[in-house]
Amino acid sequence: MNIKNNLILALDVMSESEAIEICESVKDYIDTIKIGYPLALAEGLEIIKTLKDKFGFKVICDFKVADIDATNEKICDETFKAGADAIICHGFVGSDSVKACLDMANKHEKELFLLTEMSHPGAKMFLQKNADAIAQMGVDMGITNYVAPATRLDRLSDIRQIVGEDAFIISPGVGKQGGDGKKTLEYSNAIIVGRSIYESENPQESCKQLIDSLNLS
Ligand code: NUP
Repeated sequence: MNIKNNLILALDVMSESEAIEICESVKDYIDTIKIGYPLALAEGLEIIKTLKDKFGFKVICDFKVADIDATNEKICDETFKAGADAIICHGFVGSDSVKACLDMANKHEKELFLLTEMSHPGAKMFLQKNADAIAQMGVDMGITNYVAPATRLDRLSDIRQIVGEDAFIISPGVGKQGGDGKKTLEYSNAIIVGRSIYESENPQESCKQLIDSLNLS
C-alpha cells in the first residue's frame, strides 16, 4: 500500500459531520484513513463510501477481527463489500481464524493487516508474550501487512526482524500514547495518528507539523 507522507489518520470521531470537517482540513496531507468501531458504530458502514467518494481516500477498517473462522469470514465480507481497502485482524485467535480473513481479502482483491502486539500498556499482560509467535504465524501464512506498536521501539524492531524488510508495517501510538513518529519510521512503513490530529485546535497545522517532524526525503 502506498501511503502519502507515511501517515495514516485514525479517524475516531463520532459523527459524519466531524469526520468530513477533519478530512477537509487534512486532505492535502493525507490519502489514507483508518476507521474503527467508534465511527462505524456511530454512522454505519456507509461512512466508508462517503469518505472515499468525497476525498478519494484509501480506507483501512480497524475492526480487529477476532472470532471463529466462519464469523470472521462474514465480518470481512461485509466490510470489503462496503468499500474498505483493507481490514485489520487479530492474530491471537490462531491461524484458522486469520486464514478466513486472508481468504476473504484475497477474494475481494483487498488487503489484510495482521495485528501483532498492541501499543497500550495492557498489551504487556497477555499479548506481548505471544506477539513474536503471532508475527511468525503471519509470515508462515504469507501475510505481508502488519500492525505493530510505536510505543515500544524494541518490540517494533523485534517484529520487523521476524516479518522481514519486505513486509509492510503500520504503527499506532505516536503522539497521545507517547510514541515518536520519526523514530518509529526507522522500523515502520507508516504511522497511525489519531487524537493529536483530530483533537487539535487546528488539525491541518498539526498534520503539517507532524509531517515536517518526520523529515521525509
Ligand atoms: O495496538 C494498537 N494500538 C492502537 O492505538 C492497535 C490499534 N489499532 N490502535 C488504534 O490506533 C486505536 O484504536 C486508535 O484508532 C489509533 C491510535 O489513535 P491515537 O492514540 O493516535 O489517538
